[in-house]
Amino acid sequence: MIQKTIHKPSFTDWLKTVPDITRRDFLTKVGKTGLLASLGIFGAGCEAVDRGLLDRGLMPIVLVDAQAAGLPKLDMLVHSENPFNGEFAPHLLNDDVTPTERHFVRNNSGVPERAVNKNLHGWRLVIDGEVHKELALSMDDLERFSQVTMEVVLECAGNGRSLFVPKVSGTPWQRGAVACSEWTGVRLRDVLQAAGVKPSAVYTGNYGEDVPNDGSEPFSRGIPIEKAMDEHTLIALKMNGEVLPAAHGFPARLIVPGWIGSAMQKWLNRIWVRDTVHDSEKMSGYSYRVPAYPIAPGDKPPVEDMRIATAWQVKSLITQPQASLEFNTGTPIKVRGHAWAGENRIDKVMVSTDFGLQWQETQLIQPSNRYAWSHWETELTLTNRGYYEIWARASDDTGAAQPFSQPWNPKGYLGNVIHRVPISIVA
Ligand SMILES: Nc1nc2c(c(=O)[nH]1)N[C@H]1C(S)=C(S)[C@@H](COP(=O)(O)O)O[C@H]1N2
Ligand SMILES: [Mo]
Repeated sequence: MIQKTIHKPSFTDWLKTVPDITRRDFLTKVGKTGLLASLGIFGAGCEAVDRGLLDRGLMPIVLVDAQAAGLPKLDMLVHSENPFNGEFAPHLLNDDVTPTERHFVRNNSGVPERAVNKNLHGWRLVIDGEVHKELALSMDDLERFSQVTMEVVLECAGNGRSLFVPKVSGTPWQRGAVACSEWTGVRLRDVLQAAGVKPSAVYTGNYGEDVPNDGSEPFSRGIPIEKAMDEHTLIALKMNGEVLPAAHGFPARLIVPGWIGSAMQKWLNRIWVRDTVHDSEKMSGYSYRVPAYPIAPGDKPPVEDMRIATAWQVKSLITQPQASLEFNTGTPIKVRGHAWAGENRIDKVMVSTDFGLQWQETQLIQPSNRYAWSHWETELTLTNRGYYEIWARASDDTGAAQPFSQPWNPKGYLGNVIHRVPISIVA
């Protein structure tokens, strides 16, 4: 049985934890405008507020559709419009650092209007819960913390879902819900230290502004306090040197290196430091959770045997050549791609053109910093015509390598089966 738990404190409890200045701001706004009351969302018990229909600046939140948010991007394979989900074919992901216009987009609901208008009015990042001093930080406040820049792989937990047999439900990502862009921002740890983390802190509960207005629970996930305090975990304010684009979380998002993309909350406006594991809907049941032990394809283990999905496992992508190209016999074929391994490091990448009978090692190019992806390349020459598949298999520094067949789980998470690119050799 899936147990649904109420994970947010009531609005009145929440208001008590907000620094005075914000509370005053709130009361003034509500008193003056009466707008909220006329919209009927400030009624008895503040239920709408409880559901998060108001942001921390206490303006009504408006979510816009994909087109208003400037989506889709050119050449994108679009899975759904509202909420918007789209990815790129592997050969379009050949860059060492993924340009913003080639970064996949994964949304659980609409994009906040604030992000589209780049409107910082009333935006605050609230840090509350198990801290000595609650904070409500403005963008200026965040910019005063020291800024760090790093390339980080961001990959949706469901990337590769379409390769699961039997089929699983959910966005049918192929291989392109992954990218490695350059992120700039402040260390989450510096911000948490400014708030003073209490010894009782166990986990974060991360919230964003994209609160669905159908009353469903907002997309919210969390990370263990140890990961939050890791020097590589960021509150990103910029992507590839520019202010965050609307689709990628303006004005702030989390970057949690090595972990599944869902940990990287966009449109971030609250980090609730908790004394227990975050128990939002997206942390419970079968959501972003995988079986504690290998299961037979198609089986559904009892919910108590499900564990929160965290770091990615070893994986690689062939970005060159493009699938289904024809080459002449004897022509050297340049083969290239990326490899990454969650919190581990890539050790080597092997390729095969005969369904895994023989393998050759590729040249590995080290990542530009920890948690960026590695690149690999080699040249192949096939002297006989026919149908071939280029297979790539990465291994990491723990000795783990990619599987030949995809281990199965009910929601199709963490797929890392080897990538196979078909080509033809003609006389
Ligand atoms: N607020 C919010 N944050 C979110 C999401 C969301 O729907 N809302 N989706 C998550 C998921 S599942 C992924 S994979 C990444 C995708 O980030 P991107 O759209 O920048 O590629 O954002 C994560 N952060
Ligand atoms: Mo995701």
